[in-house]
Amino acid sequence: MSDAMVATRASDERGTAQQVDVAVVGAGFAGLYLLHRLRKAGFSAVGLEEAGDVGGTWYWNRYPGARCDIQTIDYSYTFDPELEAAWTWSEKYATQPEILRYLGFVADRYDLRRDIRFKTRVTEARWDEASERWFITTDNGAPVSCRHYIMATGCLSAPKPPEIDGVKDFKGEVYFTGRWPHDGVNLAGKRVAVIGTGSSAIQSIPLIAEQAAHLTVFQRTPNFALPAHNGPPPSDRMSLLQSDRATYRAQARQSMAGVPYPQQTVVSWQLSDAERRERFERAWAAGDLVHILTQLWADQAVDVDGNKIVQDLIREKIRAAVKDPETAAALTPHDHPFGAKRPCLDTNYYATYNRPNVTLVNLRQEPIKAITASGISTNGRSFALDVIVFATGFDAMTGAIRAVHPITGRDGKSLSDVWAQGPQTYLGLTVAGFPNFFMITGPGSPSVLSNMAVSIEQHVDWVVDRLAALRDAGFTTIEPTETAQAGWGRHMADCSMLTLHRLANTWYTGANVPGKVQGLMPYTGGVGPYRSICDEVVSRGMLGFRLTGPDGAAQCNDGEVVRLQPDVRLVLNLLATLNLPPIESMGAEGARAFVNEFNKGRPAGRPIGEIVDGTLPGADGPLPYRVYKPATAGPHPVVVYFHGGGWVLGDEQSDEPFCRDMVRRTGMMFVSVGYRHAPEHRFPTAAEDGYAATRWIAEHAAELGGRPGPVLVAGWSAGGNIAAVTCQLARDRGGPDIAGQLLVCPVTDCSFDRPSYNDNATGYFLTRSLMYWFWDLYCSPADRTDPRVSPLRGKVENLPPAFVVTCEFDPLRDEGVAYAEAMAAAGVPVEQLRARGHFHSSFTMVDVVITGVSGRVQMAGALRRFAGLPPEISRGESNQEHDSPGRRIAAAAS
Ligand code: NA7
Repeated sequence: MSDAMVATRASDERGTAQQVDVAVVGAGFAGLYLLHRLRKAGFSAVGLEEAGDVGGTWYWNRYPGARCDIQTIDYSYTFDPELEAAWTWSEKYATQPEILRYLGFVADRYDLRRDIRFKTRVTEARWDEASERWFITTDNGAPVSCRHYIMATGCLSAPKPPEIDGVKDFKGEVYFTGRWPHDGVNLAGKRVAVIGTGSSAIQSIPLIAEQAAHLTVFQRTPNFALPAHNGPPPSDRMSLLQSDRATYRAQARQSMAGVPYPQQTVVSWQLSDAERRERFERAWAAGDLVHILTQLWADQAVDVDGNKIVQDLIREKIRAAVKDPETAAALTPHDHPFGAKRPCLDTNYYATYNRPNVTLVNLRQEPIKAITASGISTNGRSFALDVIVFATGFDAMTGAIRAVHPITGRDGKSLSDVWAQGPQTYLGLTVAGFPNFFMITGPGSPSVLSNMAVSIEQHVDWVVDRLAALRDAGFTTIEPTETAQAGWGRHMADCSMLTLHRLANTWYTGANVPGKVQGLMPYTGGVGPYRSICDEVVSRGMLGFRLTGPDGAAQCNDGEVVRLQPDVRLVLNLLATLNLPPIESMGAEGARAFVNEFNKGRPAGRPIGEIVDGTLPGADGPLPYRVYKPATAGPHPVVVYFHGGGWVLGDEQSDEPFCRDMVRRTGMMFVSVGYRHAPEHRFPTAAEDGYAATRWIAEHAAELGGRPGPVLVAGWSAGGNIAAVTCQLARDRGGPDIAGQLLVCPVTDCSFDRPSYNDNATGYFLTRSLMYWFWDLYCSPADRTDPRVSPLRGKVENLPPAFVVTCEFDPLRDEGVAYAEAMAAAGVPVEQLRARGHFHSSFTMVDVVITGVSGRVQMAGALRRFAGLPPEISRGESNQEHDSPGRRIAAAAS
């Protein structure tokens, strides 16, 4: 076809196209609210929906037992108090028919159906650069031309093909839970198979077992399931909601999962067995996924050991519920942390396997060979069947966006191609190269890791507010930049290190679909933080978006919205809300009192073998020390440790969480030295104390319970300075032998001219003015170039091997890098860790900066190498008693 003919046909099509401001695909929770908001904002809109009515996922998923698994009072629209007042849920977890009635009620109340074209599947969507509009073809009726194209297609709406040979040969009935017939299925007296044991299967199996003559469940991977304890909405949650609805809803929006539960601060190892069991039993009785996933202890979702305790308690419950031990064992999950794969809520699931008409087939032992005309054959057996139910899940999150119809953006690029290596988005809402294109709860947003109702409302509000602002400003297109999108990808990857989701093969990671590129698709940083980031994008002038309009009008405030590690961002935001006076304004005594108070509120760390306090003889009298010993039999290599605090603050106990953590990771003994402080003792006291203490500790290593021979030195901040200086003094003064130095964010020089002093002057806890204050208290200007306080100005040859850690958002970053480079240039073996997105305290705030773990793992590996030990701590040296699967997962995680 000639270009002229193509152009003519395109213009004809456009002529007949339905012209609207916005086209929305999907008429589920998201599509309905979008249509309502768009109309209120004065946009013309059309909804395109494949189904015959509203409902989305609740239209299709009509299998027996289908219910929501977030309590229905939370799984509701909250945008209109009158709507809330007009609808009462009958159950804690409403059934599919009730939820579908609710969505129909909403559609009627706001008269939304008149804007929806039902039984209309989009077959293609193409961006037209000339008109700056999307052109959309459908399988039913006129095409659509729209300024903005919004996918409200849901996260679990494209069922996954069964991938089992012979399905077509089966002569009996075949059903998919995700496409269940609307008039129901009579299973009475039939031999039924269910393939899969995800939520859909776990909800339907007990009801199918009641009807069928015999039910055979084909299980590939067991899942954790908890009793829903369904019934009327629980009175405790109801009264919370009813006593102050606005606050309840506001808290949900700021929470981590979209349901208002408090943030737990107590970690598992601070609780006794009895306390943990008591919390667990309470959670088990609550029958609430968000409760059990967030309320047991603070480390359950982020730490393999904290998580394993929950796993074991649930395994006990499974063993107690299932009479046949072999079946119980087969039903017990062992391959993933609890919560890393979506746990299920059930009613009588495990007890169903006690029925005589139910058989479990463990596909891990006898995989399905084929589906035949008469049933299913496995490696060992054949099962004659009348009905096969596939509860095999969905091509989640990207399936309904990528695979359902071609979407072609700027320069003819297809979304499928752009996402060939996995979804790339900015905020999970937009994609570079696809102007005026939005996804509601798309990959890269909290979506399926949250209460979908809350996340949908947030996205819809954000998108419609942006479209209105765009229109008001006279812009016609909006598109994220590559920089912003790449930054979001990095932030997503950083967030994925916070939780254990990455350690399981699930539909969250795409692992359930053969050939799908794997990577964690939902945002794991939490609903509240995510909302604040979306708001920040707006408050910073649509950061990361390019807006264009007629006559060359354009606006682009390019950049990355989050460059900090996610937990560092939370800590800094929290500190900002405390409105603390600057530490340097408190005076030395006041600052010390403040730091003590600050540290008191934080856990000291996990148990280690032993902690012993003592004093050692310093040049002018005794210096206190604290020894941290591993739980294993010694003697262990000795690390002399110097705490941080700008030569003014802290003591031999103030970095206890860091010392304990490193003792556990290295299997080595740490001796933390209480060197003297300024302003009472100015330069060179701290340096000389550090050196003298190292010498004494090296000479008395055996008495302290350590391994005689060379010691190692380590320190953080001003402690890093003392460690570095000690290495130089030991070289110049004839010992002691030092096998290696670990310098964490060390002070190495008196110059304040390096860029990091400006880049990070304020806002990252350690400020430039605080550093000035520390220097002033410790060292007069005349002494500052002395290598005993500015080791960068000393001789850096022939020093022990070094591991130097610097943090991106630290005033001390560049002098740390400079010291590492100077040593390396002088032939010292040096490794550097330049920690992206971290701040000065990232590695010592062991309890809250979880993304600091991988850095400490590297530090521990380095110390072990310096000490001549293998880099990985062996099982025998480990402080943890229990083994798999937690240990194995931990190994994978690190
Ligand atoms: P899920 O949770 O993805 O479950 C699908 C199940 O089907 C799961 O147990 C799979 O085992 C199993 N499966 C998938 N393909 C096969 C094949 N080929 N052979 C055997 N078994 C297979 O989907 P659901 O519909 O249950 O739930 C989806 C979400 O909806 C749910 O999490 C709630 O949020 C609501 P696998 O684990 O992959 O080994």
